[in-house]
Amino acid sequence: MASVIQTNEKQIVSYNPATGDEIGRVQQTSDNDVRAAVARSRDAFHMWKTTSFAQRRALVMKARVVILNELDEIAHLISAESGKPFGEAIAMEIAPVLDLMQHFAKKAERLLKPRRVNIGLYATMGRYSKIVYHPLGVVGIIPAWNYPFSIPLGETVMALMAGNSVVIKPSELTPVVGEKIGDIFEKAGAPANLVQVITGDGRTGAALVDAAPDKIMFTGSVATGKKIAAAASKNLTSVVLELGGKDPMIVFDDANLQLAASAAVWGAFCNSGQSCSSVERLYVQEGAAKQLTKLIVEKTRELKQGAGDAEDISIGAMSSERQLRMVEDHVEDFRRAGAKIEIGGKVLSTGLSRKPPEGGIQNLFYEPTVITGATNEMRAMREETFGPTLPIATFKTEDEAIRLANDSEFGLTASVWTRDYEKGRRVAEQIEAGSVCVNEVLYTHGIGQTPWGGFKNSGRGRTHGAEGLMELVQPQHIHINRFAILPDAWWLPYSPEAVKTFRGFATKFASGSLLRTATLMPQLFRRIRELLKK
Ligand code: TXE
Repeated sequence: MASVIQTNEKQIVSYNPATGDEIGRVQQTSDNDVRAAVARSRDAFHMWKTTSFAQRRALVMKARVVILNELDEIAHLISAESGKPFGEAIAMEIAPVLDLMQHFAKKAERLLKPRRVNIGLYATMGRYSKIVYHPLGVVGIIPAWNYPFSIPLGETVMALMAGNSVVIKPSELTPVVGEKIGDIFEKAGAPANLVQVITGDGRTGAALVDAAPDKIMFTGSVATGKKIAAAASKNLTSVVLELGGKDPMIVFDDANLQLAASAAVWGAFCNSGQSCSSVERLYVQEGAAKQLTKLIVEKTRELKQGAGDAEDISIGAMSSERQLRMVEDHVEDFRRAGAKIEIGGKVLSTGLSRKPPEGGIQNLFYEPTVITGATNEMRAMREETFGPTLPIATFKTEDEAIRLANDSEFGLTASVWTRDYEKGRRVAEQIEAGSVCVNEVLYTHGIGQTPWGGFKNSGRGRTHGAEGLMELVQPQHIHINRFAILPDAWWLPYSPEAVKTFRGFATKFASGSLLRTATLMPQLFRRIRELLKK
């Protein structure tokens, strides 16, 4: 990979993918050190789980202050190590995670409050049930490089608010941003070993899974997700998997086409298309295809591309040579299959000088590329591209649009564009994806209050929202009998009287009807009397 070079077995050097400048060096953590980190984390957990929500909130809010004090410095680091524009690092990583932090700092206590459960007719027997939520223990976080700050930090905050300790293994492409997260918690005064960052490549990630944390939160490819799920099963470690996407955008001919075109350009090209929820396929109704394509091409032409630290840059470098090669391969596939490249379709040729790491290519800027005449039969319409490409296909009817959108192994997000909200809602509910927007695109990962996760091969489990918080706790059912003076009718020994009562339970009590259950009372008393005599 070009933006990271392993100088030896023990060290990783991180480079700026736009300039080739070295960002920093981190160690390749050994398996023994990973195990030791997890053991230290477990000790930290035993202390942290006894803290109050107020104490946890105080730590998270202090970490927010550290981030706000260093906002520009952090944004420049994210931009330098991942290639994304500086402004985008603030808009799409720092701002959303600051919002997530305040939300869970303030709301986790209420979301995890013990709650009574309606136990139906059992309550008439003087019992009640409540659920209390316990933390899990050590949470291992293995993120990808595309949102190297907001994804692991958001998951860390949620895990801490639930009472867990955390070990983060950042991507080998963005290890310095990963270390920054550890630094933020240190500056915020976090107890020792509560948040640890262990750097390294996939081997370090595998060692973390093997060290049997109590939960793995993974973001990355389907292939690695499967490996992690298999390895985690050895210890019955549960995993949340945030995997790939091939997210469709459906534009009906009654949509606001100006808005839809701008949304498509942002949804496909922000972060150089390296978002799991990027628009990877656009389906437009035939009547609007010409106009929408024209608008998209015009808007694409206006985008300025270059090193991400300048404020007027919209499209930065891709994060790695491997990712750029994948885009080249997919664009070539579109060409070969007869689709038309309307704009872009190649590595940017002008003005950008990068000192390529040994063996690396000259530049990692791929032009934002709009393609028409795409069909679902083309390979590049089926595999995740993860790059700045926007292939456009057409449809005739609502049913056809839904069928084309669902014709994928993935199901992370989707968007539907129409002025008819009823149609938008109807179509949205038929799309097989974890989040579907009507007249919006891509950004809902930024709403930490809402669940995030995929259908089909896009993942398992949820991050964010109340559902995501529930992934980080184990519910305990407490059942109390406040009328503990009589035996239960179903206790031993059994007898013909007992069997008669059980039949009554099946036919009356289990109906859920108080009236029908009342007719069981004489039989119930006979059975209880029988038990009391024994
Ligand atoms: O992901 P990997 P990569 C897709 C995208 C991209 C492809 C590969 O299509 O081209 O995945 O990206 C760690 N046990 N997405 O190579 O390999 C690894 O060190 C434990 C989509 O970055 O899945 C890194 O920290 N950990 C996705 C993390 O897993 C292991 C975002 C992700 O690496 C491991 C990123 C192992 N055996 C890529 N092997 C999205 N949709 O958001 C590797 N890792």
